Formats: sequence, structure tokens, C-alpha cells
Amino acid sequence: MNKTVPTKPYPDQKPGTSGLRKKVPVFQQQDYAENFIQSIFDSLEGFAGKTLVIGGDGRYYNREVIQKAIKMAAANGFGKVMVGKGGILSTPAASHIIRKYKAFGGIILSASHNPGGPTEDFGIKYNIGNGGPAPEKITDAIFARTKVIDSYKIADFADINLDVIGKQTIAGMIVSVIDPVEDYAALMEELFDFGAIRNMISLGFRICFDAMSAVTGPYAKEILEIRLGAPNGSVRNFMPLPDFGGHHPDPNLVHAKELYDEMMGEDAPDFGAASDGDGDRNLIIGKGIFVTPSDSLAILAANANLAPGYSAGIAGIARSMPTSGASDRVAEKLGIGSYETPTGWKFFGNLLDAGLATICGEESAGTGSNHVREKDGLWAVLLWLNILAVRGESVADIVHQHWAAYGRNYYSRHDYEGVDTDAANGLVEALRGKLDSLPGTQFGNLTVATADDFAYHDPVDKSVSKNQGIRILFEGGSRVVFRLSGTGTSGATLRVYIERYEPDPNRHGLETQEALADLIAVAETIAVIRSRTGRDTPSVIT
Ligand code: G16
Repeated sequence: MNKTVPTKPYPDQKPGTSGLRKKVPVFQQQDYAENFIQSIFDSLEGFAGKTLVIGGDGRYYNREVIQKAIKMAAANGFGKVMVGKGGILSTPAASHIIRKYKAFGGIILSASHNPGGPTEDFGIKYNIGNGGPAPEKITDAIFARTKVIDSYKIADFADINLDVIGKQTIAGMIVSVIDPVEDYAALMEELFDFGAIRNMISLGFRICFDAMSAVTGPYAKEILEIRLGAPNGSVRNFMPLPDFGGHHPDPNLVHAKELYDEMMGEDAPDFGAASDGDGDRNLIIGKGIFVTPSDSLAILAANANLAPGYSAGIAGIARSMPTSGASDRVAEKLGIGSYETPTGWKFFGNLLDAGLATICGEESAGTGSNHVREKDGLWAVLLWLNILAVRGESVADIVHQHWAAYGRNYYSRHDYEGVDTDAANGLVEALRGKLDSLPGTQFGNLTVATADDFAYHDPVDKSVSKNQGIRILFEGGSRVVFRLSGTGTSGATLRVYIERYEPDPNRHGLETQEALADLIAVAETIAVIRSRTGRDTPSVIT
């Protein structure tokens, strides 16, 4: 039986960079999740009788919201729901399942790399039929709807047993509980030369993959250990836990420090990697060398043709604006298109659908291709392994050769987390006010060439997205970018992105922060970060 339940709007359901993210107690307020899910459905047309994919990263409150979403999908007229066993679906696997089974769309429950638990973060995002995050047109409509919603529809049936694979019809809708790993693993086997990777591993190549007690555990176990033969224990922290074992499932040098330390140690494995809460981010570390996400994007794109799935070459490379320009040089050499988009995977969707870009990436540890419409952590790991197996060289050798051929983009991001929102907005406003006067200004050896607030003109649907980050570009190609994160859940996070291009191979051996010291100082001079935020140092440096 379907019920229509009266409700009152919440004013704070604006989707951010990647869906709605809030603390669990916020989501636990009466009808909070229901309002958002109904607002998603109310913003869509033509889904009657169609399929909806539902899954999440297993974090605290995942199962409860999945039950609500299934019952609401039934009451709203979907014909079928496909849900991952245990409520589990990594973000890239969900994207693949939406595409493979031609679903109408999908609801993914995740707050990505943010911590989980009763007082930590939760999130809901909607992906469209191409498997990618809903574009701004839809997220804007969802937000508008949340502000006026007065009722939601929900079917009245007992909770679905999510732990048994199988199909049942309930309230006129098919509910299919599926293996979350199988389809995804099969796709990876199509794209990569599993034989070559298996052979490399059998000859003693050692892998260490940290699943960070998050969703990629079951995927990595199946693919790396079972299908590729890496010894038991190569995948660690592989059980998805509702609180990620109390850690941030964020694969960066701060939260994956143990892995980093091991990879810098004496008897380090050949290849270290980690993924985040929902499996779309990646961290790549070779023996003795961390590969920045921006470099990883460039190197993967330059060598993608070594993997069977990309042997015909790639059509173009897209990167988010704050990501370093390293991949632009690869695109130039390959004679293919390069695209600069705002932060947020949703902006790559049109370029991938139109066949303009094949490989996309972001400085925030995301890389992916046209195989799905999300970034994909394990995909990046497997493409690296495929390249290593074919080239027979170490990660460090491959990186150094890449720099020698293309030049090195020294790159770092400084995050100031949990800053007072007004102070952060004030800082950005003040920067905007300075943009016109900055060009030509000299700071030590650095002269500002241009300064602007990045606006993106989508070449496919011609939409324009403004205010996507303050860029200060210096003569010679260095730059500093300032923007506020769209994924935080408390206060504001100021991100400062710092980049310097160094063509001379004799100067490729500097320590990153040292190489960027003058730019870091100029960022402080221009934005007055310390006094505006009250912080002496960044909370995280990546
Ligand atoms: C999300 C988006 C990414 C974005 C990242 C950081 O990643 O999908 O496109 O780069 O957030 O965004 P921000 O700088 O606004 O915090 P994820 O892995 O959190 O879904």
C-alpha cells in the first residue's frame, strides 16, 4: 500500500560538488532523507516502470536510507530497483551498472572520503542514465523542490533482506539484490591485460592496496588477489566498516600515512595504492615515490595505449581547472583535445558522452575514463599495473622519464579546514575585488600575467558555470588558485592550489614545498590567509 506523507521543507538541502552531504544526525531528522529523495524524483520525468540502481559505500546509516529509497521508488512508480548486496555499491560500480542495464538513474549513498559513524558524515547523490552525476540543471531543480516540498510517497512493506542475492516483486516493483562486484570486475577484465599483470605478479612484483575499511575492499580482494593472483594480504583493511575503523577514508598522504611510510621504507613493495570511502578516488605510490594525482593523470593518459581498452588511442584529455597543466602537455604531444572544467566530475559527463574526452582527472585524487561516468579508483590502479607490466620499469623510472620528456609541474594543495564560513567568504570576496588590479603586479621574481574568476563554457550543451575559483597566473606558467570546497560538512574549507612548471630536468629533484616556497608566500601576501582565517598553517597539505 502506498502512503502520501505530509512533510515540511528543510532550507539546507543544497547539493554541493557531489550531492547532498551532511552529518548523520542532520539526515536523521524527521523526513530529512525522505524529503531529499522525493525532491529528486519530483525533478525527474519519465521514469514510470523504469529501473533505479541503489547502493552506497556501507557507511553508518546506509542500510536505513536504502530501505527508505526502495520503498519510495516503489510508491513513485519505478518498475525495478537494483540494489547491491549488503547495500554495497562503489560509486564507479554503480555508474557501470546504471549504464550496463540501461537504468533510468541511480541513487548513491556516500559522503565519499569524509569520515563515517553516528556523528560523522552521510550523503545522497543522484546519477543520471549515462551513469554520471546529475548535471547542475538537475541539482538546481532538486534544491528548488526541497524548498517547497509538502509531501512524499512511500510504500508500506517490510524491509528488504539486503544480504541475499535474488529477485522478488513487491508492491508491483521488482527488487533485485545483485552481486556488487561481478559486473565491475568483468568490465576491468575487458579493459586491461590481466594476463600480463598476473604474469608480473607471479614473477614477484609486490602490491600493497589499502582499502581503508571502505567500499573497495571486496572489489580489490576479488580483482587483485583472486583474479590477478596477488598474495593474500596484498589488500588490507578490506572489510567495509560503518565507521571506516574510525579513520578518514581519504587516500592522501595524511590519512594513508601508514601506507606512505611503508612505501618509503627499506623493503617497500613495488606498488602501493589506496582508495576512498566510495571507491572513486585513488592514491598511487611507487617504491620511494609518491605520484601526484595531476602527474598520475598525465602519465596514465600518455601510456593508456598500452592497455587493450585504449589501444586505439584516446580522443582527448579533460582536467578540472585546479589540476596541474601536466596533462595538457600530453594532449598537445598526442595532438588531441584538452579541456579545462570546473571542479566536480559532473562537468566531464558531456565531454565523455560527446566523445571529445576519453580520460579525465582531478587533483583531488580522481582519474577515470569513458568506461563509466565517474572517477574510478581501482581503474587507475589497474591501468598503472597494466603500464608497469608492459614497460617492465619501476614507478619511479616511469615518472622521471615522464618529467624529462614533458617537464615537471611542481604541485601542492593547501587546505584550511573548518574555517568560519563568513571569514572564508570574505577572503574570496576580497580576492575578487583585487582581480582587475593584479595583472602586471610584481612579487619578488613573480609577475602576475592574468587574474580571473574561472568560468566554464561547456562546449557541448553551451551552459555557463561561473565563479568556479580565483586563478592568479604568473608569467612563465606558475599559478595560484583559491576556491572554497563544495564537499565539506562543517564550516568552510579553503583550498589553495599552487603550481610551478619546471622544464629543466636538472631542477626536477627539489622537494615540492621548497620548490613552491615563493608562490606560497605570494598566496599569503595576496589573500592574507593567516589573518582572515586565524590559521597559521594549513590543516592538510597534499
Ligand atoms: C568530489 C567531486 C570531485 C571533486 C572533489 C573535491 O569528489 O566528485 O569532482 O574534485 O569532490 O571537491 P571540493 O574541492 O569541492 O571539496 P568525491 O570523491 O568527494 O565525490
